[in-house]
Amino acid sequence: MSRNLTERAAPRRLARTATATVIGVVSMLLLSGCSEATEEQWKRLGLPDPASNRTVYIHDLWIGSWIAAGIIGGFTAALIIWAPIRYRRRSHEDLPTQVRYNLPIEVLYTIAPLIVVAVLFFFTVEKQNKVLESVDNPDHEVIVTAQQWSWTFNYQDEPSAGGEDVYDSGTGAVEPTLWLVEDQSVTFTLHSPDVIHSFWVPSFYFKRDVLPGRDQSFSLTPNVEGDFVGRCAELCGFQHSRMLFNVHVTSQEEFDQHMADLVDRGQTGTLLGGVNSDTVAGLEETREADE
Ligand SMILES: [Cu+2]
Repeated sequence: MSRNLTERAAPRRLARTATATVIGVVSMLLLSGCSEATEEQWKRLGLPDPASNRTVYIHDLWIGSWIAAGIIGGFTAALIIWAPIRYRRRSHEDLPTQVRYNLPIEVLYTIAPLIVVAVLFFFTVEKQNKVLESVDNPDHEVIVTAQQWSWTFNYQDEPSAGGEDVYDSGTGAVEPTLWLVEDQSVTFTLHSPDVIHSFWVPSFYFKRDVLPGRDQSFSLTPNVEGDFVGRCAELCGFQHSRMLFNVHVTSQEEFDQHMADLVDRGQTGTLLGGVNSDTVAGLEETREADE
């Protein structure tokens, strides 16, 4: 008698727990999804706030890929559910028709994925070419040095620095800031004196490896004023997690002032590492703290 009661209570308890979980998850989603920024991010399927003129291409590729994946995934899931229901065994005597060597279906298996890959490849190359299109006479040129374990941003021939090269530089302990001007094009040249790093500003929807012995370039125009985060996206070693930086997109006046300040502070010239890379910037403090 008592066992029967327990057996009957168990499914009810399970139903109650399931209901509470569903209510919990739904309210969490509703509560966390109420801000406008989050709503916008949902519409971009998780992409961060865009901040450059090249983001539109990656945005389109991202959304397009999800639509294609949704259609193919939905179709495949529907077939998976439909087939066993439609062709289920209806009685013990009944054996469903056994199918082998169905040539049209095997041709379809082979051709369909090829078409999917070819379409994705076409759009990827098309967008990639637009993202990597070079700019003939960029407003600014920055040589980005990625060194273990931080970044140096070398602004080349800046008029507001009296035509000199100036730099912003960080250490493992101090995050550097890359200064840019809104609506002015910039060409980055990526340089590494030590190991492979990767220059990544999520809001630019772009990252590129920084390879020792092979400098790479790309251009863009930041089109939103504000502060954005940057990271090293390549697991480059021991202090990789410290390779954070900021991007400050600002007005011409503020930028000019900053360039002049760099000259005043004596941060002139172009640092390409080499010598700098032998010093483990910022690490000494950790060692002292550990001892
Ligand atoms: Cu790195």
